[in-house]
Amino acid sequence: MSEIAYIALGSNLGDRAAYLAGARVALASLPYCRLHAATRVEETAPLGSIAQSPYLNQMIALRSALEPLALLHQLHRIERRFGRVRGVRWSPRTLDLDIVRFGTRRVTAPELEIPHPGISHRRFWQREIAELDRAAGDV
Ligand code: A4P
Ligand code: MG
Repeated sequence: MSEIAYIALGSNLGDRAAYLAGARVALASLPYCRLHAATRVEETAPLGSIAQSPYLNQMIALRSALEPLALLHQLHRIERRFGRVRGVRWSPRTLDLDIVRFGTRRVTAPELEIPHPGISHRRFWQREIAELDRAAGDV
């Protein structure tokens, strides 16, 4: 059985647009997954207390038959492929991929929380979720 996962893409280091474009292709090519919809790419002011450059953010809807943890591991693999180095939390990054939603599932594991706890305090995520919900309604 497959479900629609909403995945947030973010980049604020290097060629941000190229990282997002590469990530979209990599996500669409994952096993048992199909790209369903994508929001516009938007530039956002950095959140958090670390001084850093603006982000490009986008959200995609991916139809996925992978289990949530398997999907998370694939996202980490794609992040590494695009040069992501994990240092201090919330530090600048070439590519960040977060699972925002996974169908109607709730996951509370040490390495994975779904829905993502950041939804309520990120206005741009709320806008992007609404955009993807509208796209889903069009199918
Ligand atoms: N993890 C738990 N739940 C999830 C989930 N639903 N999706 C765990 C993805 N990962 C999840 O993430 C830390 C750990 O969270 C992972 O190993 C995973 O097991 P990380 O990517 O290593 O570190 P991080 O990204 O620095 O931390 P975090 O908490 O994911 O931060 P965010 O939410 O990604 O925020 N400003 C703007 N304008 N736009 C941004 O996109 N992003 C951040 C980072 C800061 N400021 C920003 C933006
Ligand atoms: Mg992250």
